Amino acid sequence: TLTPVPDDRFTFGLWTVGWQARDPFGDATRAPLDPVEAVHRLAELGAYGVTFHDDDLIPFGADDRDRAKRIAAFRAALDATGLAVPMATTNLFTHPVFKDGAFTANDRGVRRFALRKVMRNIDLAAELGAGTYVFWGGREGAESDAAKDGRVALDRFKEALDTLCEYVRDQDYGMRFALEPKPNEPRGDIFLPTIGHALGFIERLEHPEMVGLNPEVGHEQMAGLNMVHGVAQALWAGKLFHIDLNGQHGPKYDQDLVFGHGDLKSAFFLVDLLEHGGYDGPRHFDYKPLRTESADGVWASAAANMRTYLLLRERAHAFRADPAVREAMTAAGVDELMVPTLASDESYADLAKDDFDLAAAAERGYGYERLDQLAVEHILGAR
Ligand code: GLT
Ligand code: MN
Ligand code: MN
Repeated sequence: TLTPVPDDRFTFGLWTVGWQARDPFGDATRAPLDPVEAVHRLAELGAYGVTFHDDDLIPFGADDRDRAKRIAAFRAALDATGLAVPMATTNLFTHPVFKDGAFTANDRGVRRFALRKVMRNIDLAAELGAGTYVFWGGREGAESDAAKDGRVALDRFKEALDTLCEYVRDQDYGMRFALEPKPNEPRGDIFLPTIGHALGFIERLEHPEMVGLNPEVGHEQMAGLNMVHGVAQALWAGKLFHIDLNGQHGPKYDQDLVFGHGDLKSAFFLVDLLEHGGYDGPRHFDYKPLRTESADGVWASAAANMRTYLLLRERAHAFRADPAVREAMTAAGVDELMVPTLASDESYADLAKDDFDLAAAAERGYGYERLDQLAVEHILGAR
């Protein structure tokens, strides 16, 4: 069915539907959105949950009474609607104090302040039941390679995550961390720019089992990379803890379009992978409703993310079930790739026994054109 229900596990950041559309060239075009209203509207649309930065819920610098009041109102909205909070994160990028980064700021006082800010919000995230805590290091980076020794910056990044893992273990929160790569913007170049960089980094942490990824469609595409391949590698490594779905038109500024409104074909194969690849976490939309939209357009765009996902899910099932697709896949050897190159009782010595027809293998056509066209026809609803 194409009507979203909580079982579909669709979630939205408060900062997405709440984006006031301030950009580097222009002022806000929309009024602030009360988190309580966001919760109610998202629940009405069929979402499963909502996610937040500390500062989305509680303005930076709010006093304790104000903080408690806002948390209580948010909680009441969650209770009234049944919306879950599966993930939370920290704003370590808006305040000027973070202009040189948070965990990798040269100023040690800033690094210590950032850790306190994260720990405080981890407590709140745990209270609200979040199992995943995201780290998007938008300000962790540089414009000049004279500004930081990249190796030392990674030492500090590791130190921060190791310290926070220890905190979560000591509190018994059972929470996992998810790193969100991005190549650039707002920093000229950001540390841990891609899924691959982050995967390599995680293995050097003190608790690699606690740390995985939150890849975002547009961020990999900004780096000119194939999101589907990146997500496949994250799944293969057991590290797809969470995912940010949106749309992007190739390498340019971060567009944060509605899911499927960028590279539709890649979105189709991504949904196919998530649905058939064993990912059971939230389908989290991290997008920005276009600056041209009023409130109605915001809710239309929220609904569009979910409907596009459901349409693509339906299309992916139809693609997999189509006998012509099965036949084309068999002809192309898609299943043959599942057969290990050496049998379980073989070693490299057995390779010498092959009577391989080199000429035939060199001449063989794989039929990927036919298979790809079948995918396009399914995307277009022609089959
Ligand atoms: C920010 C960024 C997103 C991150 C969010 C988490 S905030 O909007 O552009 O990609 O996922 O901090
Ligand atoms: Mn983005
Ligand atoms: Mn994101």
